[in-house]
Amino acid sequence: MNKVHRLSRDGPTAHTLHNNPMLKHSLSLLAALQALSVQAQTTVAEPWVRGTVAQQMATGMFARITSVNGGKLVAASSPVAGVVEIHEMAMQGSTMKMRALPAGLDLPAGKVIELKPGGYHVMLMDLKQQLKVGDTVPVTLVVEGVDKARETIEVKAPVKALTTPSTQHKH
Ligand SMILES: [Cu+2]
Repeated sequence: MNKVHRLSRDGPTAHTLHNNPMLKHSLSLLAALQALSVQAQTTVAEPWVRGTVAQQMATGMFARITSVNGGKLVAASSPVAGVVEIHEMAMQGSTMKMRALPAGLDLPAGKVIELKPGGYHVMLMDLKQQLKVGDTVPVTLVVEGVDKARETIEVKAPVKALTTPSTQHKH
């Protein structure tokens, strides 16, 4: 009741809301349900992007991804990169090479899939700017569920230093 009382003193716009408490309530409930349905399927934890030096054209985005019902990470995009691909690192003979996963990255149901330096990563290429520590990079991930339904996840990945956190924490 406190909230309604405060709104009613705020002027004509607030007064209109005050007159339609049911409408306001159902709209916010709808928004909450929509947010819930987007979050429920796939979660992206601790996203980060490796910082770049001037003129560097590519870097990686890393995170821990969990799909509740299983699916595939099939696409990604970012305003800071002209091209974004899903890559893996793999030994090819005696050298570590990375390659694109054109069919996407499998996300088995309930399993945490870790994207990390030296492993799976979202490759940001054709960079439009230098990515400095403290910047935040928006990345959109597209996950296709086992039912073929596509889910879009908006990630805000902080830029971290060139060295990885796991390396930094070693003594
Ligand atoms: Cu790569």
